[in-house]
This record gives sequence, structure tokens and C-alpha cells, in this order.
Amino acid sequence: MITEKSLFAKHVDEGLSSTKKHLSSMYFYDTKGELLFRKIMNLQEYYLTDCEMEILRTHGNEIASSLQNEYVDIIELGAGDGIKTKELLKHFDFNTINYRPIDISEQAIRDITSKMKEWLPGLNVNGICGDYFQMISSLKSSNKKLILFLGSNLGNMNDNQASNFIEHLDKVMNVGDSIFIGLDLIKAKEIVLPAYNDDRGITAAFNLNLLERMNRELNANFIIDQFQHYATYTEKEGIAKSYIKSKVNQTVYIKALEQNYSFSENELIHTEVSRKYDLDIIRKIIENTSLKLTHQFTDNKQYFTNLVLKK
Ligand code: AVJ
Repeated sequence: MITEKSLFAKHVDEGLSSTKKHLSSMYFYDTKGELLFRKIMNLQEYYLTDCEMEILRTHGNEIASSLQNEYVDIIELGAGDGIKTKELLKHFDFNTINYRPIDISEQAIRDITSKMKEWLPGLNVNGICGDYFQMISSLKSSNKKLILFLGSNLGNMNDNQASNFIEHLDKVMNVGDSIFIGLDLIKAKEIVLPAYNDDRGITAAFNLNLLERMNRELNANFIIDQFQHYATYTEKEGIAKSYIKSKVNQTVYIKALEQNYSFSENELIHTEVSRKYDLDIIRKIIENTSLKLTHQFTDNKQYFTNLVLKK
């Protein structure tokens, strides 16, 4: 008998029962997934990290001085490993900032807190573990705020969800507060696709970890070898998508749901969107907010951009 289904179990059941199967990319980041994501960020094919790092290295000082004028809570959504954030934070006056990383992974929060304190002695760090969708309302305060949303994390949402999300942020911001956001730009397939289908198979392992996670946490019996990672990118719309493809006809039992799920040969489970942007798309996403695009920075190759959105 299932007495209390976890949210994960509920989402898995919904996603695998639907005609077009899907799972949320939010569930990639358990302990193993977090480790694999860090490996992805260091992959040669995953240009996003290097490009954003280049922007922060080159313009960090200018960015920080344009963002700080009084005491400020620096809230980071999806903090990750903190290496890029450090590059920005080092230009701030530690006496006047409170760094508040928010991440869905508890491990990530623990790591980033201890690393930041080591890298930047004197910095105030107060991490929050949670889904940043649910954390937004707790952000409302009279403190001056700077919201960091790096790494093209927004790209996991479709444009509707992204608008809603930015509108929510707008509502908890006060006049003078800013969002500093990093976004991957639309570019050729030859560059984007390898970032989501690397030679060493790290991204494949990251994607397939969703099946392993269901085995671990929901007592499912997925045979990982019977599935494969599949990534697409259409340059025209600028959206990369990841799927898990069933190699054969098969049925999987998920004990926590007391339910069988069937997959036919080549059937896809959609697991992630990674949206790429241009300024028109961004303007559209923020059009119903009171935010103004005040600064734009790009790397030399123009692969990536960091924007300041000010209220
Ligand atoms: C962390 C959401 C920006 O979509 O590029 C990396 C996650 N997925 N490789 C992205 C990811 C596959 C990443 N984001």
C-alpha cells in the first residue's frame, strides 16, 4: 500500500503515464547527478562555463561596481559549484554584502558555503536548500537585492514558464534591485549539439542517471543499458532537447508506485529543454515586468551573454 507518495514519485507517474513521456530536469541533481553536472561544466564541449567565466573575468569589476551602491543581499539561484560566482563576488565590499546561495542540492549548498568562506575570507554566506521556484516568496524583504541567475539556468524553462518566473521575481523586488542573468545565445548546431552529447558520454550518464535515481529511490527495475541518451538542437528556434530513448520494447516495474510502465522500441522520454536566446526573445520574456535591460556583456566569440535587468 502506498501511504504517502513523494513528489518525485508523483511526477514520475504523471510523466511516464502520459502519451508523450517526460520527466523533469529538476530531478537530475541528486548526489550522483550533481557530480556528473560538475564534470559536464569542465567538458571541453560544454562551452557555456568557459564563456561565462571569460565574461566575469574580463568585466567582473565593472559589473560589480554597476551593481553595488549600498548594503545588498546577493541571492544566487541554482548556485552550483560557485567558481564563476567567486569571480564576481571578489569585486564586492564584503562588509556590505550578504551572499545567499539557493540550490536544490543539499550537497551543493554545503560545498559552496565552505568553499566561499575559504576563497573569500570575510564574506557572509547564508545558504538555503530548496527548489528556487518555492523559495521566491521567502525572498521578499526590504533589503536591497541582487539576484544572480547564472549558467543559462533559465534555459530549462520554456518561454512561458520563463516569463512567469521573471514576473514572480519582479514582484519580490524593490525599485533599484537587479537581476544579473547569464544566458546562452543562439548559435550553430555544430557548436551547441556536442555540448549536449559529449564524446566521453558524461552527458549521457547525467541524463540516464534519472533512471538510476528511480531505481534507487522508487525501487524501479530499469535496466540502464536498454536505454540511451538522445539530444537534438534546432538552430532556427534555438532549443536543445534531451531525451532518453528505449532501445527495445520493454516493461519496467516501479515498486513505489506499484505500477508497470511500458516502453516501445525507440520511444522517447523527454527529459530537458535547454533554451538558447537572442535579445528579442529576452525582451519578450520581460515585457510584462517592470524590469529594464541596463547592461549587456558578451564573450569574444559571442556565444554567451550576461545581462543586468534592473527594477
Ligand atoms: C544547468 C540547465 C544550464 O541546460 O545547459 C548540461 C544543464 N544539461 N548538460 C544546460 C545541462 C545537460 C544545463 N543548465
